[in-house]
Amino acid sequence: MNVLPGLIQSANATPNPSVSGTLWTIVGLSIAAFAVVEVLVVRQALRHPPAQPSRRRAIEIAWLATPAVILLALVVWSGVVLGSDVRSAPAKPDLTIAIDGRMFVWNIHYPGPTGDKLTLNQLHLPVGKVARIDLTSDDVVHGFWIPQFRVKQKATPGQTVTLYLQPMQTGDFNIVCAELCGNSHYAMRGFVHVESQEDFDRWLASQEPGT
Ligand SMILES: [Cu+2]
Repeated sequence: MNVLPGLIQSANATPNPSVSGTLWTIVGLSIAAFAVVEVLVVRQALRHPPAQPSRRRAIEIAWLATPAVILLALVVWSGVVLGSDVRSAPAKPDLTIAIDGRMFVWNIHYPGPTGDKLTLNQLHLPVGKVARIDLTSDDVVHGFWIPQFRVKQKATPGQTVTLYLQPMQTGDFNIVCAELCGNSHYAMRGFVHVESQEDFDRWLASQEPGT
């Protein structure tokens, strides 16, 4: 199997506050830009006669430079977040889990002393612990997406990509396939159950060894 060590996605910790920060900033700026443009469009449409295009150089420079500066700042900021938070490996993981996508389920393997334990679509994680996920696909390209964790990574056949998750709160979260992978793509859903270490150990012990 072709392992790509350069492709590391870390969500340490989840939900990742810096990824959320960039996301909500971009959403906020988009709403503000939409509002400003719509107000100007409506104002112009109601004018009789319509105003002629301004040829004032200062105005032209302002409306070109402002979006350029904002977009450039977003590019730099996103790049820093991507490099420092998403594409960097955290400290030694507390547990390692192998996940492979297959039309139309997520096979989740927990390695153990008496062989792997396999669950379908249910990813249990102990809260506060760093979980290493080795992600691949058995057939076509799938998209491993946990929206509330701000984690999204393609699962590609023949390649293993490493992700790190460190969930900071207990609860249930959705795993969604974000790649159109076949006619039942919509049904390719799983869930993450984040629980205490004791509950996690009890749950894992109750699972039958699989393949
Ligand atoms: Cu899929």
